Formats: sequence, structure tokens, C-alpha cells
Amino acid sequence: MVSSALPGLVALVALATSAASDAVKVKWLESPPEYNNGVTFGLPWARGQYPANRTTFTASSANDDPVQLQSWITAYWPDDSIKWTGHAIAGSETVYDSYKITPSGPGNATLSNLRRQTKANEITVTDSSDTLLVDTGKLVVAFPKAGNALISSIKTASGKTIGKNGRLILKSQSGIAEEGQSGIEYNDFVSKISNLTISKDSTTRALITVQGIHHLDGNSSNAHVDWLPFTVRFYLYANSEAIRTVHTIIYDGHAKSDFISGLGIKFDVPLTDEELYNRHVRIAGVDGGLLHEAVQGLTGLRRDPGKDVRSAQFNGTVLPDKSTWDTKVANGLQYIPAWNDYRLTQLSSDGFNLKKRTKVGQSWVKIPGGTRAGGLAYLGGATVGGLAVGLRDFWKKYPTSLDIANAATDEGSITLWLYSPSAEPLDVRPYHDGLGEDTYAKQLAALEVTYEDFEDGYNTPYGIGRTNEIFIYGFDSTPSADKLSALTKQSNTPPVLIAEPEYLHSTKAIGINWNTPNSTSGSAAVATIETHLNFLIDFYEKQIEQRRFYGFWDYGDIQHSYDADRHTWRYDIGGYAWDNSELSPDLFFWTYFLRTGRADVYRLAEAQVRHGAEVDSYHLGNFTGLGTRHGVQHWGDSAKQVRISTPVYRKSFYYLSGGDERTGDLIHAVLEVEKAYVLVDARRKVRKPGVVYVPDPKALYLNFGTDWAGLASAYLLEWERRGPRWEEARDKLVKTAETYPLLKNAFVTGEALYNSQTGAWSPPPTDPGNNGNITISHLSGVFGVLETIDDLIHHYADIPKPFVDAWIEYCYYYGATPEEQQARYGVAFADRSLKQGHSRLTAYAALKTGNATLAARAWNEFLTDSSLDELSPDDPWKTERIGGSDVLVEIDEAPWISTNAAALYGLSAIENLAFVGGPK
Ligand SMILES: *[C@@H]1O[C@H](CO)[C@@H](O)[C@H](O)[C@H]1NC(C)=O
Ligand SMILES: *[C@@H]1O[C@H](CO)[C@@H](O)[C@H](O)[C@H]1NC(C)=O
Ligand SMILES: *[C@@H]1O[C@H](CO)[C@@H](O)[C@H](O)[C@H]1NC(C)=O
Ligand SMILES: *[C@@H]1O[C@H](CO)[C@@H](O)[C@H](O)[C@H]1NC(C)=O
Ligand SMILES: *[C@@H]1O[C@H](CO)[C@@H](O)[C@H](O)[C@H]1NC(C)=O
Ligand SMILES: *[C@@H]1O[C@H](CO)[C@@H](O)[C@H](O)[C@H]1NC(C)=O
Ligand SMILES: CC(=O)N[C@H]1CO[C@H](CO)[C@@H](O)[C@@H]1O
Repeated sequence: MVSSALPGLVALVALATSAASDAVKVKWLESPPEYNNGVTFGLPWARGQYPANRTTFTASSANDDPVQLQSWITAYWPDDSIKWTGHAIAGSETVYDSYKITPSGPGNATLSNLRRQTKANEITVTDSSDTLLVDTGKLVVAFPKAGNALISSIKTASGKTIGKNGRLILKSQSGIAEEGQSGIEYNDFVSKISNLTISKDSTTRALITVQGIHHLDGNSSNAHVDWLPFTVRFYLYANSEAIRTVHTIIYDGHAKSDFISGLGIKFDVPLTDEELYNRHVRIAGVDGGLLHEAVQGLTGLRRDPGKDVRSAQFNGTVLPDKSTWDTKVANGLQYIPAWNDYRLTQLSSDGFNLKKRTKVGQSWVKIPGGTRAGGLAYLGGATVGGLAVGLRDFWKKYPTSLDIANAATDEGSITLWLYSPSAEPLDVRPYHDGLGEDTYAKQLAALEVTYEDFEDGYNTPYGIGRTNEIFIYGFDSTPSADKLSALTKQSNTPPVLIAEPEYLHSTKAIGINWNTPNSTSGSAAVATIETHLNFLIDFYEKQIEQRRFYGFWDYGDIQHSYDADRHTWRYDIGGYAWDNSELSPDLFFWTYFLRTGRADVYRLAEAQVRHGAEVDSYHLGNFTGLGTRHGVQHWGDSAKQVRISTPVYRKSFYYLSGGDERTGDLIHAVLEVEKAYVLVDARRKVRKPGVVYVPDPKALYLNFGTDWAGLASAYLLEWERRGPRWEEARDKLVKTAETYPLLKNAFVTGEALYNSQTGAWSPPPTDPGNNGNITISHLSGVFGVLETIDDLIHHYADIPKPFVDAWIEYCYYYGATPEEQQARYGVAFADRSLKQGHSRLTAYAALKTGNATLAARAWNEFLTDSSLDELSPDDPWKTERIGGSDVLVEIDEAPWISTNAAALYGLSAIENLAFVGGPK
């Protein structure tokens, strides 16, 4: 801990922090963690406040004990002031309830002093030709630059090697034996490193990024190309015994012949020189529970070795010398079996099995299992130390398992399986054979019945991804059970530091489309809305649990619509099954979190980011940057659009997490849709036959809401982040702002030609003379376009006024009377559905024009929509319990809720309150 080591510094830091009254408080999202192994978080800053090139940051506890900090900028305002920062604090013995982050300029010499004084706790990196050595003060970790092992060794500060040869493993098979296929090939792959990078500043936090691919094991006589590319990020903090690991794979196999049958990470654990009775196995069970075993157990025997012996073994401490034991036990040791292998398998979200054996070739012995395992395993010894490996959301992402092997030999191992080899192989083939839908006409006819938009070749998992968080802990000796239990909890709920909602809001760096609940508004209507918002959040949290929205690919998603007859979500009906972010529940959850600071909502929204950005989006191939419309399989539907992959859904998590690097990559990758639009024409099935359109990068026929908005969000984030293409991204947004209002009917044009090389818009092919086309779609306004344009307007202060006016006009006219539409555009709009969801556009127009009548119109639209995709005050606002033989298991249902309606109600309520206050 810095404070106790540096008493002389306290005064200086107190000076710095009291001088700047601008210190920002961050506190733990949940209760303070028992152990602080280092943490990263993000903070927003108001425009113009802190010049990017002249600001430094320091951290302290609430009462000014200095805390070691590393800071970096994650976003800039256009005037070069800081918009968002990322910060890392080092591991520490003391865990404070909250921290103060203080920005200051170069004049304040105390800061450089602080920096120098805290250097003792900094990470050291030694870069040699073949290895990168990172020393946190507690662990020394060697990362090879080539070969199969991602980590060649992990040593403790005292020099004990407690982990070796950390490598990825993959098992696959070319067919399914159960289906009567013969000649199936079974393959084993290991990781092969292509490259390794380390973060530039690695003082408090070092980030090592390893990329590579899975390569056929050297012993194999089969042939298989390298596949399943991976990116694994290792986060190490000064003074920390933990390595946070973010593991990403992209599926690039053939769905019909590349079945993953095991995916994991494996470490060897040296055990030479440790007596079998001093070796310990710990496996996390349920709710903090732990399996306590010694490889050679001395409890429960016919003869008692002595109470101290038993108690030390149970505790995991060194046994008293053998000479002090009861001789019957000491002399009979060779007859006490040593347990070499342990295996925990979690094949569903509801139960796990556990077993052990003395060696290969002997029967397994069953150990009582349980419901939901914590997902952490430890192997080590009382004197040689050991290693623990844990997977976040272990049971939620079933099928998973943990293997401890060779614990009775000189070198044991721990394998964490992200996909359990005990499960059936991972099947990513289409769930139906096409049903004869070989023409667009038949596909559209099928859409009429099942709401599924099918097209052969588009139902492909090629290019989807999955990211998992793994925690690796190193110990000098077997840690206490309580400690491993606490670390299991932290691996599943990694500690998060976050600023107060009022501060986040005041900076205007994360949208003005939400505000904190106004408890003094005194309005019954507002109180009811708050109750309903809370009801919806609770409802989805409970549905995830009751309906078991869990699994390797599925966790993080929710479902789309309900089948009241069967009392189940329509998990098997075409476009009604997995939601894939339809109509932006993501924005509802994130804005609800921002306004309340509720931890459960953060976790809900975080899991959705990790799912939607990975599984529902493409990272390789023709669809890179696009996402998939809702369906029975996350990747099954043939509508590939950026409305699903849009970065506006990831922005809050990205910035609040201090710039989570994987999410940053995904946001950047959405720029690739410029290329995807040339290969995938979103309206190929529904365009009028007379309209000729050949996709061309200089003239892409796009909808501003479902196509451009997602790309615009990617451009805006690239600009804010100053990513590699930021100037180009900025210039394209500027060009759009200049050219879009030149379309005769601006946003009411709906679809027009976009030049992806310049950002310029021109009239659609149906109206080359720009006489004014009108294409209104209820979908244009409900995939984050308002939120993206508002962010753009706020970021780009000099945005041309005609663009803003054009947007306000669209917001005004979508819900205006047919007479007003007629008067303005010569026709009344045909499509005016999703009225409640569009009330937020009306409220936005009211905010921007200061028109109180319009504010009333917004609330009227919100409260009196009576169509399908809305929720009204007259709805029941309660669930009903259904049991007995009507259902598989007892559940609570609310058949009057669809996720479309919930998403639109939630986001519109929050935005209307923020834009115009409550209904009068
Ligand atoms: C810092 O940024 C400001 C504003 O862009 C600029 O005027 C100034 O020259 C910069 N100073 C340094 C030292 O780079
Ligand atoms: C690292 O290798 C991957 C291929 O595995 C490649 O896509 C990526 O661009 C490389 N990155 C660097 C920084 O060289
Ligand atoms: C084992 O732990 C218990 C509880 O902490 C303690 O009371 C006992 O003394 C320990 N036994 C040994 C031998 O360390
Ligand atoms: C809360 O509501 C009251 C009453 O409507 C209003 O006067 C006040 O300005 C509101 N406060 C905020 C922060 O919006
Ligand atoms: C990608 O697009 C190209 C051009 O349209 C097409 O020829 C090719 O078949 C597509 N590849 C896949 C895997 O769909
Ligand atoms: C677009 O404008 C052209 C020419 O004014 C007209 O013929 C065509 O029907 C319009 N199409 C739409 C979709 O409004
Ligand atoms: C940029 C900044 O925060 N500078 C501060 C340095 O400390 C003096 C007082 O010693 C403050 O007045 C400055 O604002």
C-alpha cells in the first residue's frame, strides 16, 4: 500500500487535491471487494475543461491517502479538451470505499513528486528477443513471442514457479457419430502465436495482447488448416497476484464439418518436492462453497494421524513433521490412495457433476456435485505454492468444465474448459433445411408465416465471435479457503469503479438523453412511469433466470416475443426468438443504469454488450461489421444490418470500463460496413422491380436509420477516440452534415445514395432530379439514430444548422397529423407505427425548439398509443404465476409484454423525461 510506505507524501497530495476542487469521486459498483488486484475504470469530462496535452491525474482515498494511478485518454472533444479518460489503480492491501481522481496542470510540482515516489510499486517489463517478462511485484510472468504457449511461466515474488506452459487447446470433429456418420476425424489443436504487443505505458497496468490461431497438434496424422483465430489479452496490475485474461475466438470453420468439441486453456503446475499429503485441490462449488481435498487425504482414516495433522491438511497448511504423527498412519502411507485427477462438468445452468480418480485406467469415484459451480480450480502445495484459474459466468455459459490432472505426479495441470469436451459437440449448422425457400418470393412468403427472413448462405456462423473473461491467480502457498471463495466471487463479478450518476450527467459526454430520477417532481404520472421502468428491468432479470437464457452463445441475449398459448417465449418461431438487440433494449438498459447507478442493471447491460457485439455481429468475411436480425439462431437470419452491430449500443460500456480493448476493436471494426454494403444489399428482396441498383462504394443505396446511423456511430466514436481513421471519419460526418439537407425532403427521403468514400449524399436512383422522394419507415427511427445524431450534434458544435433543422423536422413530422404532413410534403405518411417509440423524437423536437405544445404531444403519443408494440398505463403491470401441467417448470409470465414494446417504452420514457420533463 502506497500510503503506509510513503508517510511524507500525504501532505503534498492533500495540497494537490484540495487545490483542485474538481476531484471526481468513484466508488465500487457493488460493495467494496475483499481483495483489490487492480482495476480499470473510465471517467467523462465536460467540454473545454481539461486540455488534453496539459492535464495529469492523481488518485487518493476519500481522506487523501495517495493511491497509485495510471491514466490515459480514451476520447477527445474537438477542441482538444479531454472527453473521456481511462484509469488503472494498482493492487493494494487496503481497499477504500471510494477514490478521488484529481486532474491538474503541469504547474503543480507535487504531481511529479508523487509519480517518483510511487515508482517503487511500478511494474517492470523486460523485453528480450523471444520473451516479454512482466513483474508486478507479486508475480513474474513470462510471455513468449512465438510458439504454442501464451505464458511460459508464472513465478511468485519469492521465485517459486507456480504455473508453466499456459496454452490454448481446441478439440474438434468432422461429423457427428450419433447421426451415423462414419470416418469422422477427431482433431486436437494448440495455440500458435502470430504476434504479441504490450501497452506503451505499463507502469500501473500492463496489457499484453497475443494474437494467433489454433494449429493441429504435432502428434496428429490428420490434416486440417489452422483455424479459430484468437486474441487473448492479459491485464496485469502493479502489486497484484491476479492476471485478468480476456479470451476471444472467431468462428471461421465450416458449420457442417468443423464441430468444436472442446475449447480451453491449460496450465501445468510444478509439484516436485511437495509431499502428496501437502498438495491441495480446491474447486469452487455453490455460493462461495469449496471442495477441500488433499491429493493424499489423512482425514477419515481408520487410524487418526492426530488432530493437528487433520486440521492443518483441511486448512491447507504444512503438516507437522511425519515423526509426530500416529505411527500407524505414518507407516501405512503407501496404502492411502493418491488422487491424481479431478473433473467438474457443468453441462447445464442447473447442475454440475464432480468426480476423481487415482489414475488413468482406474474407475472414477463420484463426488457429490451441486447446482451452479463458481468456476474456479486451484492446484498447489503448502510449500511449493500453486495456481488458481477461474472463469467468469462459468455456469451461465455452460457447457463448461474444469480438469485437474496428474496431481500425484511431479507436474500437475489445470484445464479450464470454455466448452466442455464432456458435452455434445457444438453444433452451428442451420436448424432447418431451407424448407424449399429457394426464391425471394418464397422467402417473403415464409416471412409472412414465421417472421423468419431466410436465405441460403446467409445463415452462417462464419465470422461470429465469443469473448470470455478468465482470472489467473498465483500463490506462494495454498491460500485459505475463504480467500479462494472471495476470489471466486470476484472472478464472477469483477469489481467495477464508477462515478455517481449526477457527475456522469453533468459532463454531457455520455448523452443528454437521460437524467437522474426526479424525486421531487411530485407528479403521480412520473412516479407511475418510474414504477413501470423498474418493473420492466425486474421482469427481464427474472425471465433470464426462469427461462434459462444461458449458454455458450446465448448468455447476454433475451427473447423477442411471447407465445401465450404455450406459456413460453417463442424460442422456436423464426424472427420471434432471440432478440439480437431489436429496437434497442440495449439503450433502455444502459440509460436506466446511467440514471440510477444500479449494479444489477450494469451487469445486465454488460452481458448484453458481450453477447451482441460478438455473437450477433460478424468479424470476418463478407458480413464484417454487420449484425444479424433476430431469430432462432443468433446468426441465422438473412437480414444482415448494422442496426444490430451499431456501436451506439457499446459506447457506454466502452467508456465506463476505461476503454475495454476488445470492445474498442469491435467498435472500430464497424467501419468495415462500408465494404460490406457493397457485398450485401439490405433491400435486395423488397426493392420495386423497376428500380435499378448496383452497389457501388460511391453510391450505396442506404436507409439513414437502419444503415447509416450505425456507420455514423462508428465514425463518431473513431473521431472521439482519435482512432487510426479519425480524420477520415470526421470528414465523412462533416460531408454528410453538409449534403444530407440538400436532399429535397432530407430525412423524409428515407433512402438515398451514400458515397462511402467521401460521406456525401445524393438523391436516390428513383429521383435523380431531386424532386423529392418520400420513404417513411417505422424502423428508421428506432435503432439508435436519435441517440447517434444527438451525440454528433453535441460533439460537433459547428455542425451545419440545416442538418440539425432537417433532423428536428423529421422528429416533428413523423408523429404530426396527416394534415400537417400533407401541407409540408404534399402527402400524408403511410407508415406511422411505433408511435410510443417515436414519442421521444417528438420530445427531442420539443427540446430543440422550446415548444411546450410539442412536449405535451410527445407525452400524449407516449401514453395513448394502442398498437401492438407499445405498453400503456392500462396494461396489467404485473406477472402471473403459471404452474402445473401447463408448463415445463413454474414461471411468471406477462403475455402483454414483447421486447419491442418494452425496449421502446423504457427508452422513450427515459428520454422524454430527460428532454421535456414529466407529463403535465
Ligand atoms: C496544447 O494544445 C493547445 C490547444 O490545441 C495548443 O494551443 C498548444 O500549443 C498545445 N501545447 C502543447 C505543448 O502541445
Ligand atoms: C497479428 O496477427 C494477426 C493474425 O493472427 C493479424 O490479423 C494482426 O494484424 C497482427 N497484428 C499486429 C499488431 O501485427
Ligand atoms: C485451521 O483453521 C482453523 C480455523 O481458522 C483454526 O482454528 C485452526 O487452528 C487451524 N489449524 C491449524 C493446524 O492450523
Ligand atoms: C423536478 O420536478 C420539479 C417539479 O416538476 C421541477 O420543478 C424541478 O425542476 C425538477 N428537477 C429537475 C432536476 O428536473
Ligand atoms: C462474398 O461476396 C462475394 C461477392 O459478392 C461473393 O462472390 C462470395 O461468394 C461471397 N462469399 C461468401 C462466403 O458469401
Ligand atoms: C420518387 O420520385 C420519382 C420522381 O419524382 C417518382 O417517380 C417516384 O415514384 C418516387 N418514389 C418514391 C418512393 O417516392
Ligand atoms: C491545472 C491545475 O489544476 N492547476 C492547479 C495547480 O495548483 C494551483 C494551486 O496551487 C491551482 O490554483 C491550479 O488550478
